[in-house]
Amino acid sequence: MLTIYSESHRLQHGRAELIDGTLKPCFETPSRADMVLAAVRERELGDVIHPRRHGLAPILAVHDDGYVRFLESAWQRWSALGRYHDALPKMWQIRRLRERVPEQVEGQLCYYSMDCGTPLTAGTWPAITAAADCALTGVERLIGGERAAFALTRPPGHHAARDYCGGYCFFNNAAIAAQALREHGLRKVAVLDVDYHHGNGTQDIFYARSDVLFLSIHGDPATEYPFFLGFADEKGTGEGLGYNFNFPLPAGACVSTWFVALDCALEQIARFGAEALVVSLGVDTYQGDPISRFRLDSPDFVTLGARLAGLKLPTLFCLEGGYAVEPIGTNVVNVLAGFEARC
Ligand code: OKP
Ligand code: ZN
Repeated sequence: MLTIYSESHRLQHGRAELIDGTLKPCFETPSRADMVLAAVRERELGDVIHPRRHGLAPILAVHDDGYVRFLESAWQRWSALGRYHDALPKMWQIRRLRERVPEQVEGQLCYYSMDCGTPLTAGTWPAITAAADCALTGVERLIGGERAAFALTRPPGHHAARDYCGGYCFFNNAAIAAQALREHGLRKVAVLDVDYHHGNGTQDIFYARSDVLFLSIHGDPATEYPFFLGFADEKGTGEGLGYNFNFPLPAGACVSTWFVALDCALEQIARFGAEALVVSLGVDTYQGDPISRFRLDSPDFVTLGARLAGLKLPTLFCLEGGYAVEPIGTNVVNVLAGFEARC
């Protein structure tokens, strides 16, 4: 399988996030992508290519114009205030506050953020545009006839909604790819999110649409991040009613429960008649993940890949979470090798 990778991911290197009331080093680190790339090479998954630049049009097809302009200019405007540490919001436009876009960067950071765990840094913009380009280059390869491709996207994307960042995510790489597949003429695209955390951003982007089916298997938001979206009764709205499926599972759920949910999701994708599949591939479902509570072990990821291959669809994998850094490469490549029936 082809991998699309850019060194620019390294430019996103947040210093700290708030955990249990104290600042801890970020879990979402450049070393994650290093480990995945090393495993891709070691297991000889296939060629590794650089992304081609696609500009802002395919990003603006799923993200709000003001939000994209904010991300593009934020670091320059932040550092012009004499601030050289990572930019983090310190309040939110919560219930009954005015919904207006502030003029200054500090207020905009609050307006366009979902949490305080998503540091905006000097290198965020080049890193997130390169990640989107990896996903878009993968799309081009699928359109060119490739069966599958792996976009080694970092930072991840699935928490990024039309107009906010959060959960380490800024641009929703998987959503950008799904939209690009639509614009290349595929009529029905499915996005399956297997990360431990609900893909609230992807759900937000496609919630009112029937041409992109969204499905997510994740820790129950009753107790897990992102807490305010991802419940089973969220089924879509308007035209999109019936085209959104959430499979929340209790934290600590066993592997067989997880695969039952996967089978339900795969059945829906087949029923929908998808012409292509985008997988939001988080491996934080791993039993040793430091911030998640499912129990998949490394060989289970081979099984996951094999089941996905059973759909027989052109498939783009976009990397999302996975914070057990040492085994992340093995776990990701297990999915991809399982898909290619190489295990
Ligand atoms: C991203 B992905 C806030 C920290 C909250 C956020 C988890 C984001 C997971 N200070 N943790 O879905 O793997
Ligand atoms: Zn996650």
